[in-house]
Amino acid sequence: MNEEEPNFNENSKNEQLEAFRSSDNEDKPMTTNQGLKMSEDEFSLKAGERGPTIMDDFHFREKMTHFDNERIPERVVHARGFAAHGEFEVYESMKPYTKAKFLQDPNVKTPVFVRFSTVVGFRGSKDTARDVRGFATKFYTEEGNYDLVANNFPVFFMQDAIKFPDLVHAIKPEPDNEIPQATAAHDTFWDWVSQNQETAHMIMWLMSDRAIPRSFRMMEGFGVNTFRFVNEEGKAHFVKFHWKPVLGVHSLAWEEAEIVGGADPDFNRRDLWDNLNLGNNAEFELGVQIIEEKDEFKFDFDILDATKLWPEEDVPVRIIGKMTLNRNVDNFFAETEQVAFHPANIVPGIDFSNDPLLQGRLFSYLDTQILRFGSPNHHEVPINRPVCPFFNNQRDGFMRQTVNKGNVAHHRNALANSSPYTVSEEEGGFAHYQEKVDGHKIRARSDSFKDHFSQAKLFWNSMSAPEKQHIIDAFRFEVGKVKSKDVRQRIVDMFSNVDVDMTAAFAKTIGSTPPSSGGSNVKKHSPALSQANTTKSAMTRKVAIIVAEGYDGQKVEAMIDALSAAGAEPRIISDVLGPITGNNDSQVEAKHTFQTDASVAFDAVYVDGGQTADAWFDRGASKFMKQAFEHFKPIAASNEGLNWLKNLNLPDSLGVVEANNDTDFVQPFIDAIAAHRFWERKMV
Ligand code: HDE
Repeated sequence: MNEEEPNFNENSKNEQLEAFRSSDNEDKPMTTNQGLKMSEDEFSLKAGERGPTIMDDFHFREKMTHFDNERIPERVVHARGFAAHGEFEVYESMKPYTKAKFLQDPNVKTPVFVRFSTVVGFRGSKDTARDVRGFATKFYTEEGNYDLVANNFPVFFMQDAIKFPDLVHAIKPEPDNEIPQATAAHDTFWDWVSQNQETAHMIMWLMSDRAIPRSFRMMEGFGVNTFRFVNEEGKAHFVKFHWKPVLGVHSLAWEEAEIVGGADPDFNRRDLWDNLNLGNNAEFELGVQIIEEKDEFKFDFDILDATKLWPEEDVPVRIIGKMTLNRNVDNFFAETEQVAFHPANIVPGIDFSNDPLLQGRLFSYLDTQILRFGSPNHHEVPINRPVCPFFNNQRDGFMRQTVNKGNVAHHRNALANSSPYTVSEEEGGFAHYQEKVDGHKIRARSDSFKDHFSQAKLFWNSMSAPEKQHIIDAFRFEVGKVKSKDVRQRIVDMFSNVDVDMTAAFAKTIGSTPPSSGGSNVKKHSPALSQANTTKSAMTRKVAIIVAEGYDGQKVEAMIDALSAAGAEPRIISDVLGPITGNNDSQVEAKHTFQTDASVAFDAVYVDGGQTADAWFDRGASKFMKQAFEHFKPIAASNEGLNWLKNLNLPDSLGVVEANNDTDFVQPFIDAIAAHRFWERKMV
C-alpha cells in the first residue's frame, strides 16, 4: 500500500475522476471560458442589424474557435470503440508466478477501464463489420497502470511488427477513392494476404463467426503476444492472457450483421450501454496459460510467434480472476476517446518476451498517442492518470496541467535531497527481467516461425459443420468482392495449403480454378476453438414479444415472468406505442413498433397476437418471425401468432416452439434462447 494513497480500492479511479467532473449546468448563468457572464448567445455582434459581424465579438470568436478545434485525430486503427468502467479481483494469489500486486490478494479489487473496438472502420462506421475486435483493459493498480491491450482473436496477421503499416494500408479503404469502408472485402487487402502466407491462420479466424460477435459481453479476449510473469525470487514463466466471457462466446449470422449495420450501426455499443444501465454487469474471467522457461522449445511451433496459439488442450488455461464491468462513462470524448493504451504500461511482476510483434508494439502505441493528443502530457488527462501518485523530472509541453513546484528538475541532485529518487527492486522499483541475449544484428526470421498452415488447419478441424459452412460463405463473399482474377486465384492457391475441400468449396463461386491436391495433413483439433462448445445462457437476451389489444393475458404474463426470472429482457412490440390491455385486463407497455424496430434487434421472437390484430399487424408480426427464422433464432407463437406462423410455411421446425396450452411452451422457449441460434436449421 502506498503511503500517499491509503484507501486504494475498486472505487479509487471513480473518486479520482470525481475531482474532474464538471459541476452541473442547471440553474447556472452562461459564461465565457473566462468566467464572464453573457447576455446574448444567439446573435453575433454586428454593425447594424443587417451588417457584418465585427471583430469585437470575442464571445462569437471564442465559441466558434473552440468548436473548430473539437476533434483530435482518430486512432489509425481501432478508431471506433466503446468503453466502460469496472473492477477486477483475483481468485487466489498468483505469488508463485508473479509479484504483480494486483494479482496477490483476493480481497483487493482493482479499478479497470475497458475499451472495445473494431479495427478497420473509421470512428463513424458500423459496429457489426466483419473484423477483429479490440479488447483493451487498463488496470489502475496501486503500482501504476497496467494495460492489457488485447483482441478477440488469439493470433495476429503477421509475425513481425515492421509489416503492420502494410497490413493497415492494405485493409483500410483504398487510397485513391477511400472505398470501401470498414471491410476487408477488397483487392488491396487480399493482394497483401496472398503475398504474406503467415496470415493464413488469422484469416481463418477473420472468416469465422468470431469476426461478427453478438455482443462485446460475449467475446473472448486474448493478449496474443507472449509475456512473462516474474516472481519475487526473480524466476520467470512465459504467459499468455485470456478473457473468458461468463455469458459464453456468441455471434451474429452474416446476413443479420449486414442488416444490423444499416438498421442500427451502434448495435454493439448500444448493447453494452443498455445492459450496464439495466444493471446487467458484463463479466469476464481472466485466464493464463503458463509455460516454464525450460519448456520454451518443447512445442511444434515457436511460442514467440504471434500467428500461433497455444492449444488449450496442451497448455491449460488457468482461471485466476474476474473482471466485472458495471458503469458507463460520463462523457464519451473525455473517457472513451481520450483513453490511451500502451502495451508497455506494465507493473513489477509482468515483463515482455522477444516476440517480434510485441517488440514493435512497444514503440508504436506511445508514438501514436503523441499524434492523437499533440502532447506527451496525455498521462495527465483524467482517464489516463494512475491512481497512485507519480513523480519524476519530466516537465512542460503542450497542455501541461501539473504545476510543478521548486527549481529542481534534474536527476542526481543535492538541491532537493536527490528527489525524486529511484528505488530498489525489493522496494517495488521496476527492473527488467535479465534475460541473456546474444546474437548477430540481422534482418531475418527464425526457421521456427516458418510453418504457416498447421494451425490454420487445426482451427478448421476444430469447427462444427455450420461453423465450417460460415467460413466457406465468408470466403465466397470477401474474396468474391476482389476484382483482380489473379489475386483471387492466388488466395485459392494459398488456402489449398490449409484444406482442399474448404478451398474447393469457395474457389468455384469466385471464378477460380479449384485445387486438386494439397492441404495440411494436421489431424489434431481443439474443442476450445469452437463456439459450439461455449457456455449457453438466456441471461440478458433481448426477446421481442408481439401483442395487440386483447392479447392472451395469461400466456403473455407467464412468458414475461419466466423470461425475467431467467434473466432475459422481454420487450413489447406492437403497431402502436403505449399501454396495451390483455383479455384478462393485464397491461403491458409497447416501447417498440414494427416501424421502429426489426427482428434483427432481438435474440428471439414470441408472437401472441390479440383481438384487434388485423392484416397489417399480421404482416408486421409475420415479417418478424420470418426474419428471425432466417437468422436461426428461436421463435415462439400462440393464438393468432400460431396461424401466422403456419401461413409462413417455414421449411423447418428446429427452434420453433408452438404454444398448445398456457405454459408448456415457456420453458422450451427459454431453453431455445439459451441455445442462442439453431445453425443447423434447414432454410429451404
Ligand atoms: Fe494495436 N495499435 N498494433 N494490436 N491495438 C493500436 O494504438 C500496433 C496489435 C490493439 O482501444 C494503436 O492507441 C502495432 C495486436 C488494440 O485505444 C497503434 C501492432 C493486438 C488497440 C497500434 C499492433 C493489438 C490497438 C492505434 C503490431 C492484440 C486499441 C491507436 C505490429 C493483442 C486500443 C492506438 C484502444 C491500437 C499499433 C498489433 C490490439 C497504432 C504496431 C497483436 C485493442 O499504436
